[in-house]
Amino acid sequence: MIEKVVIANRGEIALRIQRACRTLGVKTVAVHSQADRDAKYVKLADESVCIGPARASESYLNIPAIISAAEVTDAQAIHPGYGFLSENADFAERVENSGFIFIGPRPETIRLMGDKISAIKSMKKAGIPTVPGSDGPLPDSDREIIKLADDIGYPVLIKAAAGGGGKGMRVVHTEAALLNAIQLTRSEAKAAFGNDTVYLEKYLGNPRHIEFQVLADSHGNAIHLGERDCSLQRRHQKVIEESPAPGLPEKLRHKIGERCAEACRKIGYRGAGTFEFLYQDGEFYFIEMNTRVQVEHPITEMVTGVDIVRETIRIAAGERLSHRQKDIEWRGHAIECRINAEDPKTFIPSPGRIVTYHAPGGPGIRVDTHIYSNYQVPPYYDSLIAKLIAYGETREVALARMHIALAEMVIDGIKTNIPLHQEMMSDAAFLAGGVNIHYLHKKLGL
Ligand code: MV4
Repeated sequence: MIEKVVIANRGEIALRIQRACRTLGVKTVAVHSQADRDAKYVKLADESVCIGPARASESYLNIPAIISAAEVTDAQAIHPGYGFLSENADFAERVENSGFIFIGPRPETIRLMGDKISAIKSMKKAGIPTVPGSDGPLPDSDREIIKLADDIGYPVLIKAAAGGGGKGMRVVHTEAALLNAIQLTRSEAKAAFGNDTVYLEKYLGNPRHIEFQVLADSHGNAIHLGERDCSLQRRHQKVIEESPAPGLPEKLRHKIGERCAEACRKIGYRGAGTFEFLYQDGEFYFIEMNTRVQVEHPITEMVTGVDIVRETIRIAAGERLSHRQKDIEWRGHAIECRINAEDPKTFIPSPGRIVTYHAPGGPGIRVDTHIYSNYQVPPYYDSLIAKLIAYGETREVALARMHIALAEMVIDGIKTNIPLHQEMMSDAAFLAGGVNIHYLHKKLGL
């Protein structure tokens, strides 16, 4: 087993990774910016190293500083968490070339999935259903592009190959608007990602966002842990996630899940991964793969009992998966509310000192957070400060527990989106289950 891990992240996920390390008897090194000096996970870690100033580009994104921290502490591995360097293939490569274990997929896999066109190509080849589209970069000839869009059928969606997470996309409704829209998307993509490659897909008008969690070891074993419905989002930021997806036929879950696991075996995937799909009219369409542990992993842990973060460390150490597919059982329902330090109406970030924090509790309640009374939420990073997770034998029980837990939770001193979550717990359409990706925007009157 790995003896010591550098946790190249901050906030709740730094604490979550630390806890997983502890279950394996692995020592932890917290690397932190000057702004995170007093953080709970820094104090709780076995060792800590300050890697730079508050600004992420000079600390959590500072590759030489992170690798140096692993060197000076004599660690064997680096866990990237989510965000920051987690899906940076060059980072993974430099970690490995410096003689450390990158806790995640091989750098080539990260690179393959980072290019949306190569991701779709390899997944399609591996038997995953994809969106009808150009199946590659657009041709040079305008006439051929027009023919392609006509074959796909309007509306079509132009996407940047280097995009993802909602950046670099444009819907086109008519042939008259097509070529101009492509030029615009190309120049935006060039400016944002330094790559102007774009492709076309059929635009799906009212899909749900459903993703499948997978785990794969370095011995050719891969399993799926079912799906999460992440449709409740605002501007590509997820707000509430749940598992299982309401109303999804069990047979379909097993079919798509097994396809994902099989695709992992075919491409030699390693670590935790997520297959993102759009789900509309009973059909799944693959859009992207995330090669990291995700924010919403706890809801899958709650319904399967699998410690996903612990598995990522075991896999990196060369061990076999702890579970076989036939032993995975889904039980009950879990919902996660992302608690952000922000104004619940304007969504403007609201950093500052948390005067009072009271954690909710009771049966089926889990809180993943690094906050405490008197904690100063720094203004430099993502506004996520806690994840409130409610589990129940049924969706109704999970929702009822979430409703109570939100009322119990006290975070005073800064603004949070708890009031928005409370509103959602009384929203008829959300309570009925199965809202699509546009629901929250519509509800908020956007
Ligand atoms: C789409 C789509 C409709 N049709 N692709 C947005 C982020 C990126 N991951 C893919 N996205 C979308 N791709 C086709 N062919 C609609 C979206 C989309 C979306 C997807 C998932 C979650 C939230 C979303 C919000 C707006 C648009």
